Amino acid sequence: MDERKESQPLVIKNATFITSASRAEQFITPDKPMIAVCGKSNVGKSSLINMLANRKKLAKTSSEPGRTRLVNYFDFGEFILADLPGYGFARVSKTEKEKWAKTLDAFFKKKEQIAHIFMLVDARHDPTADDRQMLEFLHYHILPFSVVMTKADKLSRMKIKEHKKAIASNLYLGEGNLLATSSETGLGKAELLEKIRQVIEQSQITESDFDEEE
Ligand SMILES: Nc1nc2c(ncn2[C@@H]2O[C@H](COP(=O)(O)OP(=O)(O)O)[C@@H](O)[C@H]2O)c(=O)[nH]1
Ligand SMILES: [Mg+2]
Repeated sequence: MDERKESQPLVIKNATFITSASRAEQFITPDKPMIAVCGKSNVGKSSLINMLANRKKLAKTSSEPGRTRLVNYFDFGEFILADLPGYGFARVSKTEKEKWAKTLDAFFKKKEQIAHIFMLVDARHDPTADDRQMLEFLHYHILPFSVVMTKADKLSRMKIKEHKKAIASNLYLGEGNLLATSSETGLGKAELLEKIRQVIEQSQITESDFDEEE
């Protein structure tokens, strides 16, 4: 029954920057599966993207407020990756927070264009109130996501296990929905690529289902 094909690991050869969008009218309509990366500022979104791309400076790292308020799109060959604006900045005005929420809300509303979301949390800490709000947002929009723990290189293997359990329980998720990663050491990179490969495969199945109905 379950005919398993030999699945080739996903190899990223030439990831490139496409464009940035500061508001909904500038969002692109992707022609292949789109995966979005979200999480608070400085959690390691850009670093994770660079790790996946095998490039040091595809996405600009360290918080540069101007650029982190944008949705940055990257072409990864078989999929599009969207780097969403970070949250949890201490020094932003109410107006800016509202603008951020509006942008993200508009982004998530186009849910048929989103194949999967990686929500990043710091492996070292309990999720913040902002993280939990983000998660509520994802639940509310019924979006498929996984939680990616970043900066795991700063923890011992023992602590990673411990924190995974704690973060999962804090977010009311099963531990299987969490993946520990490090952009410094490449920990979890293969698992992330495997998850992406499955997401792409799944979205192709869904697409061909639609084709048949036409
Ligand atoms: N040790 C360690 N530092 C990281 C890791 N990922 C990101 N950082 C550092 O955390 C800071 C913020 O990273 P960045 O990718 O710009 O976060 P973003 O704001 O979410 O895009 C930078 O100084 C990175 O070098 C990681 O896996 N391990
Ligand atoms: Mg960034």
